[in-house]
Amino acid sequence: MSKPRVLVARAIFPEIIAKLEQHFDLETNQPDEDMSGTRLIDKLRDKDGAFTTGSVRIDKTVLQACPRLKICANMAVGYNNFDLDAMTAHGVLGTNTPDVLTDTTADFGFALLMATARRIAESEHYLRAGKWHKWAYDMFAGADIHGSTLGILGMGRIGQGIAKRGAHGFGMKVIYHNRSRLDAAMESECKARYVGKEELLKTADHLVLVLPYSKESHHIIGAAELALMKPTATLVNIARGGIVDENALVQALRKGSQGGGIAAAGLDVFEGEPKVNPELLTVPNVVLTPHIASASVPTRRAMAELAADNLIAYFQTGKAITPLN
Ligand code: 8YV
Repeated sequence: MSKPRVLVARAIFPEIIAKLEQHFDLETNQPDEDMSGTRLIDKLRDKDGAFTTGSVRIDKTVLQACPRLKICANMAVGYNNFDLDAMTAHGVLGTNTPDVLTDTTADFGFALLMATARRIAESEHYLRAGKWHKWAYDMFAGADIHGSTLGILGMGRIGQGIAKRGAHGFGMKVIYHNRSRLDAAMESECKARYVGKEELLKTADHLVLVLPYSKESHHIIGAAELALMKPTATLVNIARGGIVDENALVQALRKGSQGGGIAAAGLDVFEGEPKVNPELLTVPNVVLTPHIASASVPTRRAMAELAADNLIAYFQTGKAITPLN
């Protein structure tokens, strides 16, 4: 019997490719190959399954052009690159990679928060530029982490991981807002108090965004929300770029803590990534990283393994391990 045909839309670990090759007739893209529009359709048209990442968009046009397609296994916990309703309508299963990246991503959220609040990136650039000649009492003086109020918008697994790190590791007071409230046991484990969105914005010294991206969360942080935040506040986004109105954020960062804006931001995700709004590059009080929150070697391997296992399980048994629809 012939093997199912699978497209690996982005280059991944060679050992995962080798594993997939045992089960599938595999086509693997090169790291720099464009995987959008007609290019993706050309590759996917004759495939039964796809190994995708967050930058590979599976929408109605792709689904209509690829009638053989049965499953798209995303190597990501987020799946806003999938039009899940359209996939369901076309009988295409979507899968993601929850749990395996929770701790690594929460670690990174915390690292980005600390780099931003304590101005680590900005001060490193200063040192490398040969500008450090003397001590100064206010040189790169930032905001404290310990004892401050940590606000979390989106309290799923990663949000809970960040809350635990903040409360147990740094003695932070944790407040959160989410579509649904955690049960009492989990609130107590995270030492987190549920508050309304306005209170969250007004009270947090540091606000971390960890909610999924959807029509509802598009620009959920815009000019009005930034205006509610403390002028000394730090904003960190490790969720999806579209959650924040980047133009409004640039304005708030330009104003800074003295001018009625906010003190600083740490961004791992961007509205038009991998293109970054050039205005952001001109603002000193923002730390910018290229969507690497889940990028530890063991975690990226575990994500790839789970996405591969979803494909294998589906074609062997008809059931995936972490299905979305
Ligand atoms: C991925 C992510 O690196 O899991 C997610 O939702 O954003 C990241 O871990 C990215 O989406 C590539 O698939």
